[in-house]
Order: sequence, then structure tokens, then C-alpha cells
Amino acid sequence: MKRRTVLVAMAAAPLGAMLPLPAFAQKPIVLGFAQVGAESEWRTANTQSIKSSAQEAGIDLKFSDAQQKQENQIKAIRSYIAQKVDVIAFSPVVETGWDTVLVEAKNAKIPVVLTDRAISSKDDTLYVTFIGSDFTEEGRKAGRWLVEKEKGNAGPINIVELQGTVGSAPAIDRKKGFEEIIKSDPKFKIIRSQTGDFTRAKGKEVMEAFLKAEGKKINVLYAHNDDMAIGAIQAIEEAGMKPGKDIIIISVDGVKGAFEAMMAGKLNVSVECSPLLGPQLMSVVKDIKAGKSVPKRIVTQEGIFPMEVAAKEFPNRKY
Ligand code: GYE
Repeated sequence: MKRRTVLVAMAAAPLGAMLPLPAFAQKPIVLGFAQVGAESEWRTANTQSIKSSAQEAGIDLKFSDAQQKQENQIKAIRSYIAQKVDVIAFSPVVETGWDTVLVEAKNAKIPVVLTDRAISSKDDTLYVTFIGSDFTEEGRKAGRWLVEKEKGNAGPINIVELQGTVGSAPAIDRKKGFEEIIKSDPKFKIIRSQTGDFTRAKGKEVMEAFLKAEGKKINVLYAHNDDMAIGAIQAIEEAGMKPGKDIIIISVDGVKGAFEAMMAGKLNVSVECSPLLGPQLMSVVKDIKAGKSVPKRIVTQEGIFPMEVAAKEFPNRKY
């Protein structure tokens, strides 16, 4: 009798009462994100992507900017541990030196997701997954483009290289991938290589020094990101040379500023590296909280844009 009453009551209840609790009644997932900084157009787009997709996903985001300093990122991670956030995500400014703080997160049972840049650690239980690009492949793409471009040129081809932040995954891997390809022909020579810390200002400054030391001997500039290439373009123009013609310029990221430089004929090619990692990160965070298993490595898909296609591609660019 009693049971029957319940059934009748349920049938009479409005449909909504039988569904799971609506989203607003659930406690939102809290995600602590320790960003590298705001050093480049890429980084600005990455931050924007993370903030907007957290909002769309209903995730409570705690965000910090480390101004390209590892110590600041470690402090931010420690504060997320102290606040007992649900998940910590970060983009490690350099590859090494993370074990201590990540063991602390592990002991506090807070899962960690790496985005954009990888760490180098023997212990891969310190993070759940790494979402980001294959930087070595980006370096190879840059190298392959140059080899193709210089086919039939006997050389020597003198290259100057603007490296990214010292010790960072993209600087290490973009150098490695590029060298792997160009070493197949001894006509390619890297005559100078120095860091420009992924910024326009340093890119310009270091290029000025390269020009002072090597002048007209420089045939090619390989910059590990667009911002440094854009800074270097200014230096080349100020030295009375034509960027994109007197010096072939190759860079990485594919940000709008690079497309503008390509359309102006000043940058020859940009290898794409997508900063739009936010949506993937939010869905991984939700999966982790739901106890689902996630792959250890999630690779971003990307292309390469020579200046010849820049005007056609420009309207499609999202960052
Ligand atoms: O290429 C550069 C940024 O880690 C992939 O960092 C990222 C790099 C990007 O400052 O522009």
C-alpha cells in the first residue's frame, strides 16, 4: 500500500523533480591555473582561451601570472594546494625543477594537468596528462621549409637563431627539430644562436647584436616565436636591410601579428602552434573529476603558413 502511494506521487511530480540536480545546485569544480606570464601574443591568446572556456564550462578558475619566473609558479601551485582546489593545471616555464612541489600536490591528492609545455622528470605519476603541441615537430617543419626553399642554392647559408626562454620545452625542442633537418646538408650553418626570451623587445635587441657582429653575412633568421621575429624585423629595417628578402625569416606560432608581417612581405613563413587549449583543458578537468581515465598525452594538431597563403588564411585566424 505504502509503495503504491510513492509511485503515484512520483508519477504526479513534475518531470524536473525526477532529473538529477540542476547544474547550479552542484558545487563548481575549482581549477587553479599557474600561467607562465604575458610575454607574447601567443600567451595572451592562451590566457584568453583558458579564461573564456572555464567560464563556459562553469568551472571556478583561480588564475595567476608568474611573469616568466619559476619561483612565482611554484608559489602559485603551493597556494592552490593550501586552498585545496580540485585540480591544478600549469604551463611550466622551464622543464626541470618541479618534483618537490608536484610531490606536495600528489600528497594532497590534487591531480595536476600540464598544458602547453612539458616537464622533464623521471616520475610521470606527478601529473595526469600533458595537453599541447609537439615542439620538435614544429622545429622540423621549419627546417623542412628552409631545405625546400634553398633547393638548388649551393650555399653556404648562414642562419642566426633566436631561441625562446632558456630551459623551456619549446626552446629546447624547436632547436632540436630544426637542427635535425638542416644537418642533412652542410651548406646550412647556424652562425649565431641566443635567447630572446620569447619577447619582441629582446628579439629586437639580440637581432641588433647579430647584425652588428655578422651584418650582410646573415641569410636566414630562425626565431622560436613570432614575437621575437617581429622585434627582429624592426632591427633589420633599422639596419637598412629588407626583412623577408635580404634575410629570410622563419618563425613559430602563427599569431595575427605574424600574418600581418607576412602580408607585408616581411616574414616568410610561420609554423603554427595553437594556443587555444582552453576547451580541451576544461573537458579533461571534468573527466578527471568524474573519475574517467584520460590519455597521458594529448597532442594539438597544427599546420604551417608560408607568406604566399597569408592573405587568404588571415580571415580564418582566431588568435
Ligand atoms: O610559442 C611563445 C610563448 O610555450 C608554445 O610560449 C609556447 C610558447 C610560444 O611565449 O610565443
